[in-house]
Amino acid sequence: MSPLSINDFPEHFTWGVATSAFQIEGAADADGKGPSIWDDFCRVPGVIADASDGRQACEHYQRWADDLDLVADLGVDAYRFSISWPRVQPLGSGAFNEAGFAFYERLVDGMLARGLKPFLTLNHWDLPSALQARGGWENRDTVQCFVDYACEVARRLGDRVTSICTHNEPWVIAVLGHESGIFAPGIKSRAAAIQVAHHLFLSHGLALSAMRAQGCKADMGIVLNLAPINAATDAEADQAAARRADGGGLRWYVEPLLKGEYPADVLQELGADAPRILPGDMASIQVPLDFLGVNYYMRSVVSAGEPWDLKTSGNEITDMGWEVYPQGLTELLLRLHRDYTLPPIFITENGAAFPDEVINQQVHDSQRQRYIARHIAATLEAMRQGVRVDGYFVWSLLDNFEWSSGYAKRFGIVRVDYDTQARSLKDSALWYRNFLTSKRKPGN
Ligand code: IFM
Repeated sequence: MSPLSINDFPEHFTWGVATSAFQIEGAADADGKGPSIWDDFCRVPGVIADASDGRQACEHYQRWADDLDLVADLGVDAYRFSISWPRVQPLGSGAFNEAGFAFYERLVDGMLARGLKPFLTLNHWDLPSALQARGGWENRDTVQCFVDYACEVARRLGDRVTSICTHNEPWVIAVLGHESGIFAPGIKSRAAAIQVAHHLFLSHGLALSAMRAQGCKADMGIVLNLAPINAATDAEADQAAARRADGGGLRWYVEPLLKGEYPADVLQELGADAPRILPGDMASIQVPLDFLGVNYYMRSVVSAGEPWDLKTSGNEITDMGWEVYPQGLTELLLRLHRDYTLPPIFITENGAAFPDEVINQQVHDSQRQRYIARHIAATLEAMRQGVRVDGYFVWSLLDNFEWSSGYAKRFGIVRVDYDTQARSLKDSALWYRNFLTSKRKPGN
């Protein structure tokens, strides 16, 4: 295989790094911010591995300017960040918080001043607690609250951001938040999860239409976490289990958005847990997307019997216990390209948690560096086979609050010392910068 070179990518390809508000900002109740469901969830005993929370996180709320300097110094084109809804609208409906919006104005203007394209996400899971008290995403009223919030963000920032993503990973909100309950708000009901997913899709479609109707010109889309789903063996039972998992994990999330319908086999299987869909909902959901964001970390291997033992694959395993499987990204992109009419794809997250080796102030993370390089190569392979991919974002810029794993799992290409809040570029960051800055200048 020839060495990976940035010159193999088209000139317009966007390179970036990504974060989210709750995971890095801290300042949990500064300047009028309201509580979110993740602030509440962290207080439940036993749900966060190291009993930590997002109150301080990476202090990005105070350190944003230095953090943007770091981003710019990497040589990326774009920075993907999210808005904390309760920071700009403490109760999730009604009054907006000027101080909260002032922070994001500074942040977006700070990106533009450094030549970075702002990629904005409206919902990276931190729903205002006041809305959860009224049923959260299970309650159809939350859909209109989200549309109002989206329109206000678009009105204030839409002229300066390159792209607006409605929701990050609806599967996580629905399934981990409402079925297994291991994420906020900690509900355990399949019917709830399915209804939540429907309301997320609906709010996405209605928000896109409303933001466009008020003249916002930013590119608009949604980000899904997707994986190719392989059967553990050729046995019919494993194959059938894989088809079911693909239905619930991929087709359920892609098809309402791209085809305006839920997969019939999944709907049938859901029986009484099927969502309540009102006339017109599916048409509202299927609005044209300017892009589809794909977050890829690993494949999924399914068996009908005992869960597949990933050690049998012989592949490297990350600190999260996830298999390193870059070819799965190529497979996934080719499959999406084959089965659907796609808008341009962005790899909006890709990265890995590995322990760092800190020696004489240098942070060695060769596994993360290799992980990123192999997945960029896997993206290129899909592009060579005809898939249109317009960008790639590393998850994450900084080590940060990794949800129920707390701070023990580090995804950053920049290390955060949580005692001092000092940032140090890891070898993976130096590698990424070197890769990005080796770009051939036009005419050379
Ligand atoms: O940290 C998360 C991020 O918030 C959403 N996508 C997956 C990442 C790693 O688990």
